[in-house]
Amino acid sequence: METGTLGEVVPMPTPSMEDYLERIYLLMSEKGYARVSDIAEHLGVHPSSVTKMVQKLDREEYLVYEKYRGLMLTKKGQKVGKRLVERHAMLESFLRLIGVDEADVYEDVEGIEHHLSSNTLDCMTQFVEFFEDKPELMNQFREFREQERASEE
Ligand SMILES: [Mn+2]
Repeated sequence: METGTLGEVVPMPTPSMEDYLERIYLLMSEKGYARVSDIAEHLGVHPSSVTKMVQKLDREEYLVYEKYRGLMLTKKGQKVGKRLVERHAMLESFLRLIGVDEADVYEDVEGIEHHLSSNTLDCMTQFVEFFEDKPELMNQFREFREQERASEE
């Protein structure tokens, strides 16, 4: 991942549209297709909500949806979907680096990912890149954290 690519300013869809696009992009890359029922199951929503959102994403040219043929991401949809998935992955790396419990990582990313400015995303990306490149510094931070936790007990 190149520094700065996540914070690049391009018009982004609304938070819930982002969740759908992110999930559709993942399903397409894992299985080659994304069915309304699969999307509904993964997002924990009713299939009729998926159909509504998919129609909206179609109107905004993120994908092409035909009722009996399924959906295909457009170039724009693929580009945005990829960035959403990369942003999610970077945020997971960030939370792991600062020591967040594994059990909280996924839900916390889902909670914050739509609400960070592009500058903040760039800063976090740089932070992750810096520390992933310097494991000895990371270990110093881990030791510091463990001491802090031990002294709290
Ligand atoms: Mn996500």
